[in-house]
Amino acid sequence: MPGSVVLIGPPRAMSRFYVTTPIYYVNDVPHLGTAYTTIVTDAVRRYHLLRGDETRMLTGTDEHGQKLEREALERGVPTAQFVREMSDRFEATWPKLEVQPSDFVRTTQARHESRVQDLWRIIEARGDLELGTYEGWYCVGCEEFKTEKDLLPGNLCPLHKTAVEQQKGETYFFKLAKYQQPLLDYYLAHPGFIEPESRRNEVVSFVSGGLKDLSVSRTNFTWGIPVPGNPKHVMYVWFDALANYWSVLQGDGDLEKFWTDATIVHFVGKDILRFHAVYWPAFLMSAGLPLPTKIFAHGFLTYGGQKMSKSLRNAVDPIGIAQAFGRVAGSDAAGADVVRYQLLRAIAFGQDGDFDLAAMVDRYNADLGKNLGNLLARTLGLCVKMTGGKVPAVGPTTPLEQDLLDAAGRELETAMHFWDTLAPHRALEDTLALCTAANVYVDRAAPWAEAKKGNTARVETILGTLLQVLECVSVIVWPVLPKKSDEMRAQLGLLPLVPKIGEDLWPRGLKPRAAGESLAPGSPLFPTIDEDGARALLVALTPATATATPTPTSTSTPTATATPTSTSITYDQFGTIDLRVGLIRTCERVPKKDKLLKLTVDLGEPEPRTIVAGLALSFQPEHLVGKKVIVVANLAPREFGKGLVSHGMLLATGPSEKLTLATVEGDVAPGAKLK
Ligand code: ME8
Repeated sequence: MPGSVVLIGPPRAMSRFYVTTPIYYVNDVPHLGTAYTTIVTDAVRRYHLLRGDETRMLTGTDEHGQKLEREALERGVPTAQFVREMSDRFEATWPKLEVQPSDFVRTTQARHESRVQDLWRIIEARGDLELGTYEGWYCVGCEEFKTEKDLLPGNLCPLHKTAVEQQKGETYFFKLAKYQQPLLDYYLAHPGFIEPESRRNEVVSFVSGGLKDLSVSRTNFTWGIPVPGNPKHVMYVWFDALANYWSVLQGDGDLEKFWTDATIVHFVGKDILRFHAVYWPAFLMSAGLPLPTKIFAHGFLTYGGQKMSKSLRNAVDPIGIAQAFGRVAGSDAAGADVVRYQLLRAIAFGQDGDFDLAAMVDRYNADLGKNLGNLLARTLGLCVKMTGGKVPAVGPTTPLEQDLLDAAGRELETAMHFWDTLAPHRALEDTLALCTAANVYVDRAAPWAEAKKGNTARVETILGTLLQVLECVSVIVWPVLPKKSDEMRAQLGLLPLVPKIGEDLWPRGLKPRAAGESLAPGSPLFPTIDEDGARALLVALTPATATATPTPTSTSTPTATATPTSTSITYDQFGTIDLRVGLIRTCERVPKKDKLLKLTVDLGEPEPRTIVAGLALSFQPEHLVGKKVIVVANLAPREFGKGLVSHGMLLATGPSEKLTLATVEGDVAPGAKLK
């Protein structure tokens, strides 16, 4: 057909693609950070589905270890019940973000536990496990020993900002040191094993620096998988957790198909790269099992410059955002598409990216509303007016069409390349560039002017060409916008995409369509948000996050906490603030800072915390010692210069020269949580 180039790609040999997220700790609910990894994983998996690969996606929850045992105890819930309830929340969350994993693993499942014990036995039979004793600084949040040089002043974990604990006891050591050279050889022979390259270099330098044998069992708690033959020990939570990727492959031939004969990609955050790129391959080498193809460590989603995390309690609820955008875009599922797009487009995959709601609204309007959505709406609007709402015939083309065909071929090819090379942000850039090219084409081709001249054939060619571009776009947005792809296709008179193994649906150019097929224009795909709408959206979403943000004034200046708001917050949002009873042990003035006092406050932790507060105009330091105050315990540390760092905020009210501190009466232990 004139004006069209053939678009079906060359037949592609079917390949297998197995992609995983980390399995998340269930010490709290899913947040935008964990949603980020999960959405990227789902989108990349969907891309491979489109390409005709046989795919498998695994996510799940990590449910053992000291952190979870303690959390359950603190909440007064039996541990098994606690982890089940929390895991259910993860499992229920992902489909609401249009994530469709093939399997959801819980490390407390018998299917996992028995396979991990098998793995232990194999590694033991290789002579790689040896009984000994360990001693060191342990961060329960990371579930990892730290060396002193890793720690912040006050023996704080740099990631969790909580005090590490001295732990010691009998343990099985895995002979990690023995794998130093084999690992280095493997990294050298497989340059794509760890990505991005900068992270690979970090791992290589860490391993080159020497590996110590790794403690892989514990006797100081019981919430774990018993060590075969020595049930006094439970396995170290990371030994248990890493094995999940392999342990779940128990279906008919799954292990052969997806562990020995597949491309295996583990997506992880940079915080857990070492576990995946050093310990996991060493365990596999020891067990004589194949290694995954790639470990890709992406950056952190930050909020106000701080890593968004459950432990720091500055996490943003992805479902809340999806629902808010869903109210604009038509449904919760449409809102999920918007969140998916925002996360994948805004963050250069591999780097950190800051969560910024206002930028999200701007990007929604510019990319989805005014570019993609508008292209569909204006094309279909013109078809209703000029071709009776039917697909027109494409006749002879002009250089204008040729430009668009060239742009389409280029953008489709490069978008595919960027999906293949795990750069979804770049793939989306090209996707949107194709929409821009088509929008520019409508303006240049001006079908309305041709219609005025009575040039029907030309009008039909222009609109027919645009419909072909839109069909391509509906395919290539599917990994990220599955719901909107369906909606778009319905308006274009096309069936939803149903990828099939062995069938490559990725377009290489524009595809001709039979003239006369009916179009079905509907509501705008992404109605743009005006200024009032944007303000309402920001107000609706900001309290969820503002209360959870470390405020820039982490002293006890009353104004920092007293901003009135009429917007209510949810119980979950309130639960993100860690309020504790603190006993003031010491208090002194800060030289040359006439408003500040430096306090040490006992929160029931191994060491009292230093808190710097703007209390000096209201209190004599000696009058505060012995008082029980209320401390916001999960604020990010704040520097006051000359090595002075504050690790919390005291609550108070009143003007700064006449403050009243919020205090607690009675027999309450330091560290007690306020609820
Ligand atoms: O580490 N930005 O679980 P976890 C981006 N159970 N990604 C983030 C993020 C943020 N702010 N916060 C969390 C564990 N993530 C172990 C994993 S795997 C065998 C065991 C994502 O609940 C990111 O993928 O702490 C990070 O690596 C992971 O959640 C950590 O999840």
